[in-house]
Amino acid sequence: MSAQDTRKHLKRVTAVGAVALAAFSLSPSVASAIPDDGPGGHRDPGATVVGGTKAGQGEFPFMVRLSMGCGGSLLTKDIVLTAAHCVDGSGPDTSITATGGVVDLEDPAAKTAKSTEVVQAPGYDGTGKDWALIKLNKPIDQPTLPIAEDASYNKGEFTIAGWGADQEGGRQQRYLLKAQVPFVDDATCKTAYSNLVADEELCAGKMDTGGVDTCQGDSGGPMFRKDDAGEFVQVGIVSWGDGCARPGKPGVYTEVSTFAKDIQAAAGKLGG
Ligand code: 4AZ
Repeated sequence: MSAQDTRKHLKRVTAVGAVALAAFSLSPSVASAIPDDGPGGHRDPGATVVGGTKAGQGEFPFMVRLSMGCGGSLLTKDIVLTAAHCVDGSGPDTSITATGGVVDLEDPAAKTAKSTEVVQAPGYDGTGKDWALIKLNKPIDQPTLPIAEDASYNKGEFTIAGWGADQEGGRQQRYLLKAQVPFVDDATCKTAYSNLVADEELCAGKMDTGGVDTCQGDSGGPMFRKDDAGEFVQVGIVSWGDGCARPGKPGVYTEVSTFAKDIQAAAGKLGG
């Protein structure tokens, strides 16, 4: 599938995931919802995101899983930042459940809340602008993840995390996985994707070797790093790519700093 095709199909992928009621929903290409790394399970405990490892409980406390099969992050305690392609449009929406506060989606300590309203990026048409906000009916009492307000952190090594597939075509995960990926500059990323919207998208991954990446079901989740004060700051939103972890095919992320003012304004209107 071409990169263009991948992006076009992302919406459908997550929409099919929404049919599954389980917190760890099915990827459409997968026949069983049984997690491959359950309690007492010993199938590659290092397996992971692609090429990652299990996150520690509390390590990324702002991470949420969304019931349509996407990731997200707590912008405030009752507003989740995710990808535009994970939602159906803007307006009242009580269909989404957000689960936070746990790495194990089956942990009885999970904190859940329901959506009340969704804001999809104005002008979103499937190319760039891949951000959305979800207002929750009650706070998820967890630390939040600030967004990058300028481009100064769009460099270096980033952390990615999610409950998505641990390989192309693989299952959704019960346990949160994490990995580190290096920044890929726009010129290099354009060698992979001629349709890259350079001002609105940011690339990351191991160009030479592949092997580490976000994948199906990680969409909407944050890509982040430490700021100069040593605090996490969100620089990207998992958006698309040609497959997962292929050499020469980095992951593409919404460039959060480009939309920071729009996101904050939209959050303000949601009462955030
Ligand atoms: C997806 O379908 C998806 N390798 C997320 C990330 C990437 C590809 C696909 C990047 O949600």
